[in-house]
Amino acid sequence: MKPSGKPLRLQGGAATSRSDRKKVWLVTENSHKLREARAVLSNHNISLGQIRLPKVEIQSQDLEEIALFAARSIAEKVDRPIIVEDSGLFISALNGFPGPYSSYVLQTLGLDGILRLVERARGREAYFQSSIATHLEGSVFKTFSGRVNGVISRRKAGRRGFGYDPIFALRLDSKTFGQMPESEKNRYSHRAFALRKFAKWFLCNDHSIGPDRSPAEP
Ligand code: ITT
Repeated sequence: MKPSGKPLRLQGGAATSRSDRKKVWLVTENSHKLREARAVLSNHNISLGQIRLPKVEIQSQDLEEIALFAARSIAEKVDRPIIVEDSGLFISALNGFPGPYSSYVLQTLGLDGILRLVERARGREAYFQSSIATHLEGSVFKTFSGRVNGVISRRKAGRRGFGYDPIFALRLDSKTFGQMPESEKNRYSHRAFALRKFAKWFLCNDHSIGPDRSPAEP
């Protein structure tokens, strides 16, 4: 349904009209994620607030399931339109490791540890995935995922970005995400893909979704 032009009241008092920017809140303690997401969503005229709360993270191989569980538990406490993002690096020759454990593995093995593991493995192919779960109002939750395929570089390069950016590149002969300005990373990144899917959906709906509508509906 198209916006009627009348103010639309979202939970948490965020009123929007056709001319206003719509607002959602990202639940994250990661300031890099927030900055990247803000830049992507602002291109769609959506403004992004931050809710700085730890996410409840269940153990699962499925990032959408992890994000969804976290969104459900946050939605019980927060009366605003929220998005929760869970992301990770999946290395093919390591059977998808570190995947959902990316944050923990970065703190323990570090980038050098990952480079050593990949050196011994067969192949450097890897991908980043970002999964977003959103809750706007009522009982409906939706998920969106984005993925970028690439490789683990032979050595660390670049000081931009965060996390695994200095060792992830689109190809072995191309620069790492850590060498890209944020605007360039946002052209290719898993997070940007997932957020663009979310934005397209968010802007095409009036969010007056009743519980009788399937959460899986596009
Ligand atoms: P929040 O849970 O507070 O949002 P987090 O950093 O813990 O922040 P995740 O649980 O989603 O986020 O962990 C994902 C980890 O994967 C993150 O800490 C990075 O190490 C890595 N990661 C995710 N996206 C990345 C990206 O775009 N570039 C580099 N590393 C990334």
